[in-house]
Amino acid sequence: MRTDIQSILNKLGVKAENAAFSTGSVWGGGSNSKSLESFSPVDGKIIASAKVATSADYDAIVEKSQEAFKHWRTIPAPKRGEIVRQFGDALRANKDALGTLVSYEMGKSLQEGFGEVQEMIDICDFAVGLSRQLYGLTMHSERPSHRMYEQWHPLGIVGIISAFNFPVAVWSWNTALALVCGNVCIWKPSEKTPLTAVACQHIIAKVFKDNDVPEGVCNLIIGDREVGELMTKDGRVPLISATGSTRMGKAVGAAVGARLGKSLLELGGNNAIIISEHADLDMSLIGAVFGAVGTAGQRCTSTRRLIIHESVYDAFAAKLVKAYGQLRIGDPLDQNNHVGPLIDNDAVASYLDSIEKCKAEGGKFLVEGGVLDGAEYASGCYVKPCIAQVKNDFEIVQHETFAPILYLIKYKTLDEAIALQNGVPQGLSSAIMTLNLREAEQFLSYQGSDCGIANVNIGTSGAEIGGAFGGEKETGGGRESGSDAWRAYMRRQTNTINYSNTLPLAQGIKFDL
Ligand code: UN1
Repeated sequence: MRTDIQSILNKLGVKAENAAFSTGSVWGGGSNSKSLESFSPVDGKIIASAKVATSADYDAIVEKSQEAFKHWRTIPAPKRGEIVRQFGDALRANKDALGTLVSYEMGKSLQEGFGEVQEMIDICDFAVGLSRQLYGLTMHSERPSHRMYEQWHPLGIVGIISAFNFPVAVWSWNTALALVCGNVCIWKPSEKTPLTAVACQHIIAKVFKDNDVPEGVCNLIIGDREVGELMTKDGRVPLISATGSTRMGKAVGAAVGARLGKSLLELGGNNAIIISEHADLDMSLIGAVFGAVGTAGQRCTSTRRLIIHESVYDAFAAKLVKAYGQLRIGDPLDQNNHVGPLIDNDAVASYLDSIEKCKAEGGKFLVEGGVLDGAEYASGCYVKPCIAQVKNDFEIVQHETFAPILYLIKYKTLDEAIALQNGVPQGLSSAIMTLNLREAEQFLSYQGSDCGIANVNIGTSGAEIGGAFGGEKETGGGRESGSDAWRAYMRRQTNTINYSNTLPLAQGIKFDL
C-alpha cells in the first residue's frame, strides 16, 4: 500500500511552513515574497513551500545564536552529551516517519531513507561517548617548575551547508559533534530538500525544550544561494562545514579563506573499484552494482568507474549487464524497487548530457541509458542506469556526474590500475576487490590509493560513521563524522603555567633587568 505522506508530515509536525527560519521553538521571518517549493521526484508533486530568508532574517538568527552560545558553552560537555543522547532517542522514535519523508522528498529507496536516519542515530551515540573524551595532550616543559598542556574550546557558531543527497544525515554528523564540543549551529539545507530539514528541526527543538535549553542553539535557515553567501562571508561564523559539488566548494572555500575563517569541505568524488584477477567476482558484483545504482548514483561515494583486469573483463562485464537487466526502477517507497528517481529535471538533463558527451568521445554503451516514461514515471525523473566502456582520460570520465552512469576501464598491471584510480581530480573513496594480500596491501600503502577512503573487498559507498569521512584533492580535504574529526569543531589552546619563583625564558634566552 502506498505510504500516506500527509500522515507522515503530521507525525513529524511539518506543515506548509510559512517562515524562513527557526531558532529552536520559534519560527521567524517570512517577510520575503520569495518562497521555495519542495518538489517530490517520486511523483512530481509539490509537497509544500517555505519562505526564503532575507538578510534581515539571517542577521536575527546570527544574533540569537551568539546569545545562545554564551549559555550553551557553560553546560559541561557530558551534560551536552546527555542532550544529544536524547536527540538520538527522539530519532529512534521517529525513524520510520523521517526515513519515509527522506525517501519521498529526495527519492532514495525507503531502505536507504531508514539507513540515513540510522546514521543519524549512530553519530548521536558516538557523540555521547565523545562528550567525555575531548582530550588534549600534556607536554613536558623545557623549563623547571613549568607545566604545559593543551585544551580544546568551542568555536562559536558552526554554519552547516548540506546537500540534497543526504538531506539529514550529513547535518547530524556536523550537529552532534558541534553540540558536544560546545558550539551552536546554523543549518542551511539544500533548496531541494527543505521539508526533511524542517522535520529535523522540530525533533531537535523539542529535545532542547524538554531540557530547558534556550532558543538559538540549533537553528535552521531556509534559503537560497544568497543566504549561503551571507554565511560564508560572515566573520561571526568561525567554521563553515559545506557538502556539495566541487564548484560550490571552491566558492565557499574562497569566501571563507578570504576572511581567514575555517572551512570543512566535503565535495565531489569520482570513485573507482579495481576488480583484480584475484577478486571474488560474485562479491564484487554486489559491491559494484550497489555502489553505482544505489541512491540512483547520487552519493558522493557512488561508484563511477570500474577498473577491471583484462583477464576477467569480459566475464565481469557480462555479469554486470545481466544484473542491470534485473534492476527494478520505480517508486522508491515500494520496497521491491532497487532504483528511484534522480532529484529533479536538471539532474536528468545533466545525466543525458553526460551520456551524449561520453558517446562523442568514443564511449561504447553496454547498457544504454534513457529517461523512462509512463504513468509510474510521471515526474520525468526516472532514468535507466547505464554502463559504458571508456578511457580514463575522456573529459567526461574525469568529471563527476551525479547519476547512475558506470564507466568500465581495462587494465593489465596493478601499478597501472592504481595510476588510473588516482588519475582523476577528485579523491574521496576507492576500493579494490582482491583475495591477494600483496595487492590489497599495495593498494592501501602510500604508493596506493590517494583517496580519503580506501577499502578492500567492500564497495566505495556506505562508510560507517566511526571513521573520519572525507577526501583529498578536489574533494576538499575536510573530515567529518568519526575518529578525531571533532577537532575541526574546536579551537586548540596551548597553556604554559610557571609555578617556580623565577621567570626563565624559553630557548635559554637571558634577559635580566
Ligand atoms: C554523501 O554522499 O555525501 O558513505 C555522504 C556513504 C554514506 C555517506 C555519503 N555513509 O555512502
